[in-house]
Amino acid sequence: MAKQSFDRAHQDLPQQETERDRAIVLKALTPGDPSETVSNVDPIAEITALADTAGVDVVDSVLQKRPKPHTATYVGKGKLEELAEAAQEHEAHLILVDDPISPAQGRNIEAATELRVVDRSELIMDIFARNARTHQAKIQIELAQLKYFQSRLTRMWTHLSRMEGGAVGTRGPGETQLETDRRIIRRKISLLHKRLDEIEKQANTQNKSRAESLRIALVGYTNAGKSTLMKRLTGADILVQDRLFSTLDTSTRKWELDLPFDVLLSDTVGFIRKLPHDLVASFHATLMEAREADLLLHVIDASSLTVDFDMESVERTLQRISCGDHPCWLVFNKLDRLQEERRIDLQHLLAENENSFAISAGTGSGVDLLVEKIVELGQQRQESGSYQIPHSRADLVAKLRQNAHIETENFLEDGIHLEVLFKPGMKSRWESALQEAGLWPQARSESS
Ligand SMILES: Nc1nc2c(ncn2[C@@H]2O[C@H](COP(=O)(O)OP(=O)(O)OP(=O)(O)O)[C@@H](O)[C@H]2O)c(=O)[nH]1
Ligand SMILES: [Mg+2]
Repeated sequence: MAKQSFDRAHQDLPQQETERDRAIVLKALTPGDPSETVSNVDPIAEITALADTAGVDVVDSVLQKRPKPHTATYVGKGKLEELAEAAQEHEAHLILVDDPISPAQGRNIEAATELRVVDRSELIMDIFARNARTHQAKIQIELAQLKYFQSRLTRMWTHLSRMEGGAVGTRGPGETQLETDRRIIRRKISLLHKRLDEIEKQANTQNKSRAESLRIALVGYTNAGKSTLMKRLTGADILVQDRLFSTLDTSTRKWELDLPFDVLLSDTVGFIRKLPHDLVASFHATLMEAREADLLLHVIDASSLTVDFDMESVERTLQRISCGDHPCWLVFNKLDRLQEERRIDLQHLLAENENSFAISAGTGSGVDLLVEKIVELGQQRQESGSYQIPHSRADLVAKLRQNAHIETENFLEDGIHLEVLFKPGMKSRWESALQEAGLWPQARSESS
């Protein structure tokens, strides 16, 4: 499965739904797992949803409570035997491990079951490879997968060379193949990096023209309802699905609000617990919208049993992409799905967190208040100023009109008197322009 679509991504073949694989989930239940602290949480619900998105049916699961995964075999040896029996009984094709595992752990599980082993990182990357639509997303996922395989090849290689100790007769075709593979992968990685850099450069130019706007990005756990909210707020025609990782590309739309400058809203890729490191690194450019936003709206599925864990993992990922200190409002979504007792919990969360909202992006309830607060924020951000410009420099006023809203404009004997409301960040630029024109600080005026 994962291997097949990895190949597919490389060959750029059209994706087709083939026969679904049957998998057994293997999971070490460690104390940090949400199901260990929250009652009624099915410990395999998320990996099952991930598997489903990747076209895999989970037919059984083998779980073991442990303080931490076993370094060599992930779970105990006895559990591996149980796993092998379950796999045989259910005629499973593969083992899905709900954690990122080491190559050694993978090899040991593979040896015990004689089945292909796919870990959580590989599964997530597989879904990304299936869902990638744009050129940029396709390159990003290919890069992440190659880096993942490269790190495995290197580790396998270190392991082999240590075992064989460079003794006479050990330099066989295997080694040569490994070296060739490593060289090909390295070359491909640097090529993909170059292509991504080019795409990123183009995006940077586009971003410059967005500098004068108020920029807001929707972030959050996958399936929280970011795209649904984006659709409701801007009318954007974007994909909404009850699936994990439907959105892999940032899309930005103008949000028509009663403000004298543009407000741009971006929908971004969702996060999940244990998001693979290579994936976060590769999606650097896609996540730029979040990094450069003036405000993040963290969309949370309030009906999720693991809401605290989901929020925490999003916050941690935001830190990983250097957004930890961004202004961030909490938007608790799917209010319409909340049972009465959960509504009370939500009231607590709302009271604890300043700038938090309860909405239903689906039905639209609560959205008005969010919009109202955004407009208020926009108004607060608006900078104003009064100026007196000589008639001979009416050209400057014409330019100013592009980046500001001129509230009053009086043509008096001693010059043009202006009361101006600026788009975000434009006031300082305008005053520098006045300085360059030799009009500063004389052009400053207390009243018009
Ligand atoms: N009941 C209910 N369902 C909602 C609400 N908002 C979104 N959904 C549903 O939740 C599912 C996920 O919604 P999306 O908007 O695609 O979620 P997302 O956060 O963009 O997800 P990814 O792009 O996959 O990370 C869809 O089936 C939506 O119809 C809501 O307020 N109430
Ligand atoms: Mg989405």
